[in-house]
Amino acid sequence: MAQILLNRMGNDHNEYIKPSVQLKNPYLDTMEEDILYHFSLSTKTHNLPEMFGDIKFVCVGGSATRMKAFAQFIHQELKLPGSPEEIRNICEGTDRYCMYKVGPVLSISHGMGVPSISIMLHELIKLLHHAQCHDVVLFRLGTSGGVGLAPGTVVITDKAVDYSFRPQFEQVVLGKVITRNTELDEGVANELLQCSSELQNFPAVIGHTMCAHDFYEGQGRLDGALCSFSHEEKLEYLREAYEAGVRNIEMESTVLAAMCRVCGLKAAVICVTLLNRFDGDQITSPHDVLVEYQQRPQVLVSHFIKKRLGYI
Ligand code: R2B
Ligand code: URA
Repeated sequence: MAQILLNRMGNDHNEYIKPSVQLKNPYLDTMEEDILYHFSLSTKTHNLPEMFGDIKFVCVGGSATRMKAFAQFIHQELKLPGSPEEIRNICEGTDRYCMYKVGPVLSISHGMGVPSISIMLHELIKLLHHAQCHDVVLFRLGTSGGVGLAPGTVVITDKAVDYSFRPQFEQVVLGKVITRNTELDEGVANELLQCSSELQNFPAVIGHTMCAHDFYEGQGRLDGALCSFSHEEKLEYLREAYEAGVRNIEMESTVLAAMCRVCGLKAAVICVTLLNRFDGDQITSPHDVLVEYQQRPQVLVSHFIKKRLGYI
């Protein structure tokens, strides 16, 4: 509970206290307005509690198209009124990120890599705080390269690790390195694994996820424009990763885990593997196979949400 702000829920109900999102910045309290620039939203121009106060599940993923498709999918799954085709992009004032709200679910794109997702997460965490949201779970629904797993396996991350397989995220602040812990919520990960066992033909494992700062050399690929190592060195690194418990490689998990943990936001990372990196580097599966793989994290999280909401 140390990282959770116990928030009073209004004057008439101040005996009820619920875990809410905690900001770790004293300067925010002194600001008259907070402009969430990359969302094209602000505390002055938008009523954030009214717009977002009922959010319970935030789902983020790299691609704008995929996150729109997820919003439409969850709309159908929750059998909400209205047409899924009419779901509006809340961030239409900017093309940096897209955002869709479907009942208690928020679906947002974050682009590729740590810098892109970290900007989005700063503004998302402030948004959830300004909107007085509580009991929120955040999920990253992504793709990844598998380490010793059959393509199509879904990896539920227990720890996001760096290039040396350490569960930490390094941020340079004022020229100095700050290190933050990257362990994810164990209860949510186990609940997701349980959900996977309730679905038909749904290969899923819990494991460590390595977060790289590049898709090519940074992930030990031999097929980039540059390559400074041998095939044997690549395999040796992947073997070391596997021995350390790494089951997949992607590009956003460490910063997501670190920021959510500090701010008391429960988070999970669910990525499907598109290939087994011991077998190659290029993604060669046919388009329709890749489309089906990418739906797997969505199907799993939808099942989790429906269970939590009492649909199942
Ligand atoms: C997975 O896929 C993207 C690279 O293709 C990157 O955003 C990631 O983490
Ligand atoms: N995304 C990654 O970051 N790596 C892969 O190998 C596949 C998807």
